[in-house]
Amino acid sequence: MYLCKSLVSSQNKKGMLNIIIFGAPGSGKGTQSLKLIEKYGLKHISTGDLLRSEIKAGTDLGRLAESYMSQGKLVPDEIVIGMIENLIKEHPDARGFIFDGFPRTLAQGKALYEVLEQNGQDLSVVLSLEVEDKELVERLLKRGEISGRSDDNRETIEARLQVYYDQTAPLKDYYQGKRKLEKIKGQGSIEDIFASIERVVDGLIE
Ligand code: B4P
Repeated sequence: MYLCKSLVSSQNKKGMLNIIIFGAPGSGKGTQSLKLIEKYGLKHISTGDLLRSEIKAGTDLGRLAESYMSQGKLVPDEIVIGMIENLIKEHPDARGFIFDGFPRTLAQGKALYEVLEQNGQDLSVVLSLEVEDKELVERLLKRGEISGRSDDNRETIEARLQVYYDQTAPLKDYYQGKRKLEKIKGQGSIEDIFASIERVVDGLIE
């Protein structure tokens, strides 16, 4: 189902719905993003997917990204911010964006505000998926059995969680201060979690 443009006109200057899906590694950002795209027809921007496709293509950027990702570290801000700026500019007709895995640092959060503003847009909401660490580790280890991802092993998962608490979780206060943060219980069935997300998003467009 696509959003009627007039329904979201109150959301921001161009009537777009721009959603950040936020959470720790393995919290289900990618999983719930796919359901959001299906229902609301938004453009999906996953920095993790973008970086992995650069790695697969064997580009210079991919080689650089892999050296960080395989250690569970964040790829430098300037690289990721540049990717996002280009994508937003390349899709002026999008009905809105789902930012999946971006921003992950305060610098990225500030850059996103600026680039949206420069393009006459605004942020609609930050959906924060709340999941206990024990479950995060279990999910990622399970994914590691089939994903072949160099970062889905116990040592790297622990490093990623530490990076999340040090560098990414502080963004919650930032968005709380801007009254954009909506916490979503991220444990339970994928459908039940999506139902909670739908309640928030439908509330925005009514
Ligand atoms: P990402 O690709 O963003 O991945 P993620 O945080 O590991 O996973 P996500 O939360 O999307 O989990 P998913 O739905 O797949 O990042 C990977 C790396 O890229 C980062 O560590 C970093 O190095 C780099 N990077 C990315 N963005 C960056 C940025 N902005 N700046 C700098 N560096 C960046 O779910 C995980 C598993 O759980 C799946 O197997 C899924 O099937 C399962 N699952 C989902 N929901 C479930 C549920 N309700 N119950 C049970 N299992 C569930």
